[in-house]
Amino acid sequence: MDLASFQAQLDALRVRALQAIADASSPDTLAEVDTSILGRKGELRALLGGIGALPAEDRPRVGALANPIREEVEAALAARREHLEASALEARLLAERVDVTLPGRAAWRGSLHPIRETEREIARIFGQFGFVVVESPEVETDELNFQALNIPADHPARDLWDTIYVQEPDGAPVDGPKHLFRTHTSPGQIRAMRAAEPPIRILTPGRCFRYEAVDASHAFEFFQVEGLMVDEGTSMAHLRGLLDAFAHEMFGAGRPTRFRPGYYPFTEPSVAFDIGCVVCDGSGCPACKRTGWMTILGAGMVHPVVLRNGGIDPERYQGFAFGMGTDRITMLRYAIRDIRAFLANDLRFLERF
Ligand code: 2NL
Repeated sequence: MDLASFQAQLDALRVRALQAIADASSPDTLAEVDTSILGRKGELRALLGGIGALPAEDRPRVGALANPIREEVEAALAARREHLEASALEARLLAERVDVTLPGRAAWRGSLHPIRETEREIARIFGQFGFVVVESPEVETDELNFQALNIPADHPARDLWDTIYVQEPDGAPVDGPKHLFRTHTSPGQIRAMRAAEPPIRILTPGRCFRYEAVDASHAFEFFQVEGLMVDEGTSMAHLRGLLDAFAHEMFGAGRPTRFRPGYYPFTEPSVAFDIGCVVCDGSGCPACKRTGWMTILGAGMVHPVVLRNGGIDPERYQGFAFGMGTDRITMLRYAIRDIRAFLANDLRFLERF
C-alpha cells in the first residue's frame, strides 16, 4: 500500500461516515454509527492499523491526513445528535400541545339530595310563619315514640305502626326503657314541648323507620316533616290558614285544598289535608284514583293528654300538629314514581337535581 491508496480509503471512509450520519434518524442509530466508525473496533482504527504496510517515510504523514477527517466526522456526529434531540423535543411538544384558550372543565360540586331540598323548601315556607327546625334522635324510647303520644303499650292503634325494635344490651334492666327506631318524628316534638314554654312553633324533619313490605310507594326507611304549634287560643282555623299557605307555595297559588275527617290517636279532631290532583288538576286520573284530590298530609288539634305528656297545661294552651311524608311530597314535586330511588344511591338519578 502507498500513501495515495491510504488517502483514497480514508476519503471513502469519510463519505460513508458522513452519509451514515446524515441517514441516522434517531439518537440510537446515530450512536451505532459513532461506534462503527470511531469506536475501538471501528473502521477508522482498522484503517490506521494497516499503516504498517506503508513505506516508513510516509507513516508520519498518516496522522495529518487522518486527524482532520476524524474531527470532521466527530463534528458531523455532534451536529446530527443535536438536530435529532431537538426534533425529538419538538415532536414531543407537538404531541403534548395544550390549547390554553379552551374553557376549563368545571369541578363537580355535587348537589342537594332531592329529599333534603324538599325539607329546606318546607322549612323556608313555614319559617315565614315563625316555625323553627328542631332535630332529635332516630333511636328513641318506647315511651317517647308511643306512650307520650297517647298510644299505650296495649293500644290497638299500635297496629298502625310496624315497628323496628332495638335489642337492649345485656344487663339492661328488664323494666328499663325499651328502644326502637322512631316510626315518626313526633317524639322530637314531645322533647321540644318538655324543653320549652309556649308559644311553640317547631318543625321536626327527619328519617323514620317502619317494618314495611317494600314496594314503589313503601320504604322501611323514609322521611317525615312534622309541625307543631302550641299557644293560647290556637284553633283549627289557624291550622287551615297555615296549611293553605303552605300548599299554595309548594304546589301553586291556584290549587284547591280541603280538609277531610281523619283519625290519629294524638290529635282530636284529626283531618287529612288534600290538594287538587297535581297530575290531572282535578278532573280525575289514575294518580288520584279518579277523585281529583290527593292527600298530602295529616293534621289535627293536639290531644289534651299529649299536651299534658309534654308538660303543657291543656286548660290554658291549645295546639295543632301536622305530619307529612317528605318522600311523597318530593315524588309529587318532581313526578318520581318509585320511593326506592331516594336511597338507591344511583348517581344517574341523583344528578338530575
Ligand atoms: C301523617 C300524619 C301527623 C301529627 C302527625 C303530632 C305530633 C304531636 C302531637 C300531635 Cl307531638 N300530633 N303529629 C299529627 C297529625 C298527623 O302525621 O300522615 N304523617 C305522614
